[in-house]
Amino acid sequence: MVRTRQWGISAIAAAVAASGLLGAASPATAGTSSSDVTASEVTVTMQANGRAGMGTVALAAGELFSVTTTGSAKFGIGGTDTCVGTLWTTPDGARHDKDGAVCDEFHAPNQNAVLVRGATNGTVVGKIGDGPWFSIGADYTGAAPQAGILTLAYNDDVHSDNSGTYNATVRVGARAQATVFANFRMGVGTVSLEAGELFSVTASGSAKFGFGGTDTCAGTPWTAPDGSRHGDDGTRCADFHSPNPNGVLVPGAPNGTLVGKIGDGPWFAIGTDYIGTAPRTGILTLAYNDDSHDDNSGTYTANISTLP
Ligand SMILES: [Ca+2]
Ligand SMILES: [Ca+2]
Repeated sequence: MVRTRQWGISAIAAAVAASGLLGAASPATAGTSSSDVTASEVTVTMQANGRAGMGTVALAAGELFSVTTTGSAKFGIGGTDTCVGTLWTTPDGARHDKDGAVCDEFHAPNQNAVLVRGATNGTVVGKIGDGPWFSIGADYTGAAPQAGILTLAYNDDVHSDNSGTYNATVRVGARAQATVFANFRMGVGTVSLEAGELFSVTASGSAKFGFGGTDTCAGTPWTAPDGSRHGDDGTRCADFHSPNPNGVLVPGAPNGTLVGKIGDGPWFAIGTDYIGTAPRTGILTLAYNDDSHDDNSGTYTANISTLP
């Protein structure tokens, strides 16, 4: 499984990004193997006086992204206290005087009106979709807690008296979707990871592990990717561990947990939401945790995101 990486710096206006051109890459198609979506990179210019912020890229829930920001800007009233001359801020929220020396951090007196309370004025902040604003700073890497457009803004309470701009480069990794069959012990190969590469997996779906599955659970129970077991009526039952732990892919994890391995490395628990760094280079393989797979049924859907 070869993933193409076509990094291209493009100064695409926010309007273009917000229109969904970048987001049009999602979602990848489901299948027994993965379908990759090329990584992307976009650079936008943020105006410090725009409280609504600047839309950048569309992110899927759990998708990895990074933001690096440069530039200088000013936040108007309050900016000159204890700082010489016409001060300016950098994206990490540091304040500098006219000679470039770092001044004390500045927090707007009206914290109820700043976008992110506790973050200094001038810090780059972001939000995803209609989610809450959070601190980004000069260099940020994380997984999107929900789907939506990543919007970036200048942290302040009153934006109308601000000036200057920051340039933000947003990188979104490649992504893929895979279907994990509960009855396939070998698992399904997904994306190729390099040692040290950051990746995330979000999973959904329901499956059954056959023999032993009905123990202390009503009807024909099913499992979720986090290994939780549920009765026919949806009631959660106790986790189930196969009596033969030696045959289980990850002995410490309940039956039904989504598990993975990289290359010929050991199996490890993935669950519903996972983010980690590849300890070695190789294909990320995903499977259903059990000892005997032949009597299983159902599938999980896994969305994988990587950020080289
Ligand atoms: Ca201001
Ligand atoms: Ca089984």
